[in-house]
Amino acid sequence: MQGTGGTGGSVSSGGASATAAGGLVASGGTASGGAAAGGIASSGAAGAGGLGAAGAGAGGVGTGGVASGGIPAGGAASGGIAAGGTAAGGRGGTGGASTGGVGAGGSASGGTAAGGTGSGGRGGTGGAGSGGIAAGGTASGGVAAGGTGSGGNGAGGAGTGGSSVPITCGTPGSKALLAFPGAEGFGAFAKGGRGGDVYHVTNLAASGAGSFAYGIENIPASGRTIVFDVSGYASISGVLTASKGLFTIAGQTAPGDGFALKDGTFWLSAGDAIIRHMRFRDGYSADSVDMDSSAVNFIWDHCDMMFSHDENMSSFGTPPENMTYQYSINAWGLETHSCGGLWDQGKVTAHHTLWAHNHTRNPKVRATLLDWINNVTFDWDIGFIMGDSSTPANWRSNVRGSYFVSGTAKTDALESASLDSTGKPNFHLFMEDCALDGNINGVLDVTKTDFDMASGDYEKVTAPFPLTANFQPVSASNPVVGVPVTQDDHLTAYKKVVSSAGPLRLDVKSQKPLRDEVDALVVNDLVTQNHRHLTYQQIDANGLGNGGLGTLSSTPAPTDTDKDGMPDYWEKAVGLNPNLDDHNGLVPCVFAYVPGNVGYTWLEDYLQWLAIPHGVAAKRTATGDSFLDVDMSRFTSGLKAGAVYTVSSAVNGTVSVSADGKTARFVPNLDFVGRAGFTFSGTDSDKSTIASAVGVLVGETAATN
Ligand SMILES: [Ca+2]
Ligand SMILES: [Ca+2]
Ligand SMILES: [Ca+2]
Ligand SMILES: [Ca+2]
Repeated sequence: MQGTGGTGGSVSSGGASATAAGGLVASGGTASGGAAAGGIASSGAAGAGGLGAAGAGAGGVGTGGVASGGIPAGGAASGGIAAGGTAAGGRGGTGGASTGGVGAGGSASGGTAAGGTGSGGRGGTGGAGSGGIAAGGTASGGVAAGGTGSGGNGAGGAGTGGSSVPITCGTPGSKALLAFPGAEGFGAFAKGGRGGDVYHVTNLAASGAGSFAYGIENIPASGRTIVFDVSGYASISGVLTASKGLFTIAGQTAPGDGFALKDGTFWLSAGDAIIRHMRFRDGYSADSVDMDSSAVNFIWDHCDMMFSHDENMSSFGTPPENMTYQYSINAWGLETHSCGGLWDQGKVTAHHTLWAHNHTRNPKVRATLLDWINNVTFDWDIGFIMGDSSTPANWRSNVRGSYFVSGTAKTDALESASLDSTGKPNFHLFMEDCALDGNINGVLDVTKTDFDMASGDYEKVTAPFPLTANFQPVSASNPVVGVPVTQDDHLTAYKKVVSSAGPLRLDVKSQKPLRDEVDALVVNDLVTQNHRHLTYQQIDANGLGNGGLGTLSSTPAPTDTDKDGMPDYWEKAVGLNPNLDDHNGLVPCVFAYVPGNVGYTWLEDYLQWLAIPHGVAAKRTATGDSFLDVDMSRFTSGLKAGAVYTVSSAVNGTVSVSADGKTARFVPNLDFVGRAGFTFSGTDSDKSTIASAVGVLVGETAATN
């Protein structure tokens, strides 16, 4: 028989109206059988209706994301398919909350029922919009072969409210800018090369045009960002001194395995430096990195310093000021000397770093204040040295949330504190939430805590030294210097170091491990508690290529027609001009990987995208699906097996956790091109949590060349 038409959709108040199409009806039939429920997908994923074989299928529910100034769209849900049963249409997604943006409800199509009843899907709920537009969803009625179909309905969105936002837009000039999002410690406000020119490293030569050394030695007064068109080892003969400040070394731009310096010392003698994802592996002479008192306000992030004959990273006699050393690795000072570093310093922060396989000076601390937070020290003979001097002085350290993992059974981790020539302690130590694993039973455990692992004549301090210029309490006239580190417990800190200290390959599509073979070996030694010191005669005793330094292979650099540091594929996708140097344009209040409207440049936005887990997805169209899969366990290897992952805060797309429990699948919004992303979080059975933002660039295609 001929059925009757479905009921039209209804629209609720608030926001723009939704549309609903009536259901379609076909000839009659019979329905019987069981039921299948559609899936429920949170955080913006599309929910597909269940498949009911001779039963009822209920559509899934999609929830939109949250954005500020962006366009969050609700998820799409299609109704179930019931062969001889009842199919309820899916419920369209709820539009995301949007500040100054547009929240669109999801779409839902009704179920298909062969010989049953199909009811239309319910359209999505429009997103809450503050100063924006909230549109209700669309719903189409179900299709029933031999049944009835009722139309769906779409609910309009609420026109007020809003929600948490994944980006922040500030007032220009209202405060100092972080070196980059995630910068912490005394050096967090290093300016780097912001606003200056762009220099491309195009070869591995020790000098001359296109070399790293030439770029460092000729920094203009307005500053410079150094990007890399090649990966591998560049030789530096003797000492390469950076004597002109205001520069950023963006090692994360190196195509392929990454960039390293060898055969000499990189000497920092200038201020406002930002150095990320770089390797300093001397392997030949004295120190891998030296710093002096001309170095003020600077930050090392995701670097490694190793294979020195003297110290891996030192400042001796003339102390630098306001340094941060974060998420980096200091390892394998070569025997017989084998030192982490002499740290004659002003105010300095070390956090989430790994010091491994150094015989001594891990580091040797003579700092006005070393804020030592969430670090891991491994396989020392002589550990954290507290001054080791009879000179009257006031050296200070807060040692917090840090793990000391012995490679040879050790009873002390901090040592060599002595009274000065006047009979007073010259080293003042605060300790909190620190653990020593001093047995070598192959299991990460705790044999001592805090001051019990610190020997010698030092002053025990009962409260952390304030992070101010004069180490007196914070007040309006005595503010904190830099940005205090967000402190993890020592076990979570250990897991973060294992997961992500050192230079990383952060392209989520990379077929290679997260770390190069040298850093991977150091971290593997840590987690297996494998003692492995190296002599300089036998630098290749670790069995790695390139004489033991490890191999860093290059791939072709993406085309950057205007040489402004941002490749063409990026500029086209985000709406910049690939034929015009526009890298110093300021990011306005839009969704980007740096906060908008506060003074960050377009180049910094691109560099930050490269410095978080990131990938490129193709535009999703009506005829072409697109998604980006992200193995979240790749970036959280320190968590125990069985960690549970969640995803949230999708922008310009939807994200869900795949059935394997560790893969995030990001689906761009239909026809969207530009910046997108989400955040994920993994939590293991110790309740350690590691979270990260993921940057997704959606281009016309996924190609990067
Ligand atoms: Ca030295
Ligand atoms: Ca142990
Ligand atoms: Ca460009
Ligand atoms: Ca450009």
